[in-house]
Amino acid sequence: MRRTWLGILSKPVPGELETPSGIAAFEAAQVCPDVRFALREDWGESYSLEKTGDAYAVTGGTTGVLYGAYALIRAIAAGEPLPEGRQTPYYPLRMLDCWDNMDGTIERGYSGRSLWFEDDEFSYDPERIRQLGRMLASVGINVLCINNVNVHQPAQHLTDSLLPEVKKLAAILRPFGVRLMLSIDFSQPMQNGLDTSDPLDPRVEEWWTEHAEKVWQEIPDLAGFLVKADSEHRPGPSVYGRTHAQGANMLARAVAPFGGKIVWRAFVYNCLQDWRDTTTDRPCAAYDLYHPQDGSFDNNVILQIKYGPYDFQVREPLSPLFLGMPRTSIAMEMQLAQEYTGHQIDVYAMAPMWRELLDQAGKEKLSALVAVGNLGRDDNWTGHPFAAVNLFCFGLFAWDPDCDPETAIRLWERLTYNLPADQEETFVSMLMNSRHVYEQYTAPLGLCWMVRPDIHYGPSPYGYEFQLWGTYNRADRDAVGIDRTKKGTGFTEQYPKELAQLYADPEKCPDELLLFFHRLPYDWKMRDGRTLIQRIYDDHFDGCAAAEKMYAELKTLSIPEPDRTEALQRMERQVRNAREWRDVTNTFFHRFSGAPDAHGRRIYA
Ligand code: GCV
Repeated sequence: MRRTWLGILSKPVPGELETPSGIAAFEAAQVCPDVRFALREDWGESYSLEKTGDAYAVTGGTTGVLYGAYALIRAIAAGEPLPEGRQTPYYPLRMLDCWDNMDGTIERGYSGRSLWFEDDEFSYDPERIRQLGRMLASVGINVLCINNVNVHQPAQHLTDSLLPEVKKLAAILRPFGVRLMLSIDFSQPMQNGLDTSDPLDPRVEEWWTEHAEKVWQEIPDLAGFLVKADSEHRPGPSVYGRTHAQGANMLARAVAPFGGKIVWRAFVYNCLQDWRDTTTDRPCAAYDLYHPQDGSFDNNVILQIKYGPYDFQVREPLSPLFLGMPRTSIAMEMQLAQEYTGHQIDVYAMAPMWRELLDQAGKEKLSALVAVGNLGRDDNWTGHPFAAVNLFCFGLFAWDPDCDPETAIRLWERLTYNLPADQEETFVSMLMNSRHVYEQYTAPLGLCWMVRPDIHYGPSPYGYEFQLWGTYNRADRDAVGIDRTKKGTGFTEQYPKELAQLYADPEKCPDELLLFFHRLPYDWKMRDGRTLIQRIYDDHFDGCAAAEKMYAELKTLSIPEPDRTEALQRMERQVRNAREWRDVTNTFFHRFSGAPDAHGRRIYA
């Protein structure tokens, strides 16, 4: 198995180490012979580090000592100063949400098969799971939801007969401070003897209470249940005319005695829309549904909201729900799995995007940070060797939402490759810029969804245009985009006044979101003097040229093997794909607009 960013640790963590402090001592000793530990149980996840001469001291709570040990190892390996003072994670819940199915597949997985499921059973190498625990703990991720939010068949309900297996997996990860969470199916009671799953039916609540008792008896530190309800054909409370708060609170009461949480996803919209209907606008859906329910969720419910109002697109405005649920515990959901961002073929480092989103949301409005995982059984864990940067940075952001993206990316590079200084600059700036490059050749100006339906990779500007998913660009010969102002679908009105005004004015709306909020003619004059159509052409040409430059630069870097070869092979595909994106999209808009490129570059007729 390959090294990770913890390559400095050459010995695997032995199975017999069953406490965070035991693991902390073992790991630290691999890097430095003189480390003393002081356990302060009341410190929980916090730690502090000190250096006296050549000796180090780690003070920390039960899991804090382990986090302290990994922080020390990171600092020594990267040649960086120790963090000063007591370090405490900002969010108590820092979760990786895995879309693993029990048959071993992973929904939107691009790194091979599931690390723990195969053939409808738990199936894993305990040594690898310990490696996973080490990776997660080393960046402070403390909850792992192991099964897909789309809980497809009763076989995946992880009920009674499977609980002993969940228990075993939990036991391997526990010493790393990682607790499990389970996705549940809202209709489970009906599939297990009852004739209803109505949250207000006392029999249903009783069913969940008994079920929770059984689950927590086996796994007493289970973090809770994750629920996708009333979304994309998943059952939910609306079937019974009940609200989401009623559904979530019923479950919350069942898990409360065990300290469990209900993480309730807010990814709910009408997925059976009619493209002829211009009044229904998918980005409006979540706010319309949840904003009126603000303040009605129980204390142990967390509403998990995707960062944008659509679905993990390369560029979306922040979901207005982050600014409209002040009386509800909310989590922001990121997606490390590169569903719409390059399938772990294209390089796409996400930290700069998270910085923007967290700054807009305001870290204090959130109670947790969650990310859909990008892990799988591939030897290098993440398919593309550079995709590991996203898992690493996610942990750092969830611990400290003020995290600086460049510092985090550089740290990952130092721990993983430790390139010579000039190469490090090239590589770090390549990663820092990678999102912008991908955005330019795929979907600039806030144009979303121009991807091949279902697989969500590769250019298809009209692929979703006549579908039922509510994802349209409405390009014609005169204009492109959707008017989402008051005169149009009214989506801008979901934002606080200042932002609503900014987004509603095409003269002021940030360029990168212009076509998200507006329908504009191709000869629209951009602030930089270019026409809209010229900007569309230029971005696609520039993005593609930037991908070609990245490829040339990557060839000059002494990334160790096998990562170098793997990365080059993938980037060769990225460049080919970028050319395809450029040519298909530019041709598409050229055919509609008839506008020539001002620089006479080749656009196919
Ligand atoms: C787990 C998108 C994806 C689905 C995913 C869903 C979700 O629609 O394409 O694969 O399902 O989001 O987040 O629930």
